[in-house]
Amino acid sequence: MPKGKFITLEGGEGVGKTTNLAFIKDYLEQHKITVVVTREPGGTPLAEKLRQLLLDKNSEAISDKAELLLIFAARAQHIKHVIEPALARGDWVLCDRFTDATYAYQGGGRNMRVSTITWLENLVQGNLKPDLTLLFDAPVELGLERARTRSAFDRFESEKISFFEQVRRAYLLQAELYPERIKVIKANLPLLEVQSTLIHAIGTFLR
Ligand code: Z5A
Repeated sequence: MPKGKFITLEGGEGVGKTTNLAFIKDYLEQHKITVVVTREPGGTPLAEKLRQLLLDKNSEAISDKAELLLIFAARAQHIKHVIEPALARGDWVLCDRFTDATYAYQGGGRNMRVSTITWLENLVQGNLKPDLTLLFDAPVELGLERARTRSAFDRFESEKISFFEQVRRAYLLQAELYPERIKVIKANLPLLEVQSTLIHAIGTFLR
């Protein structure tokens, strides 16, 4: 049985997941919690190679099914070699994206069947689910604008606006389905306000 807690950060492009990861880590460490920070796709050498393939916009066209399977292949490695050992040690895992992203991007964005995603989720994860998910939500245009100032667009970021609108809707649907686990954080506010909401959400979880 896992002893640590599993927290995931989710949301569309440029909503501030990476920016707030370090803030959340510091906050947890102030509470004497040992934190392992990781990300998906990625987190192990093989999973990071799969990430490069997935994000490379100059690769051969990746079919939707291949994309879905590569994401779950990376996740299987990540769970076995990073997430489960950390939780078993009693560490907390703070992960930049996890399976809610698959429901949002491959389910919402690519229109893959939810039942197929759920089947793979059960196969790869068994009973493993995040204990808390912080879903950063902001209008698509704002997130893309922020992401644009940061770096060149990758294969996902080069999609059309309608794709990101579908991703956002699918994320919000996940939050409606799992309100106990998924806390929606308004990410279109100034950073200090976002972080005060985060402290509230994590503080409630810690209690
Ligand atoms: N993917 C998938 O399809 N299926 C899956 O199952 C999984 C992933 C797990 C890689 O993810 C891609 O993988 C992802 C979906 C796909 N698609 N894309 N693209 P990623 O997490 O590496 O990529 P990302 O979403 O593009 O991350 P990002 O652009 O780095 O976004 P972010 O981490 O949420 O934002 P940020 O880097 O923290 O912030 C962006 C900028 O905004 C930065 O300059 C900040 O200083 C600024 N910022 C942040 N917050 C604020 C506030 N509150 N005010 C003003 N400015 C702010």
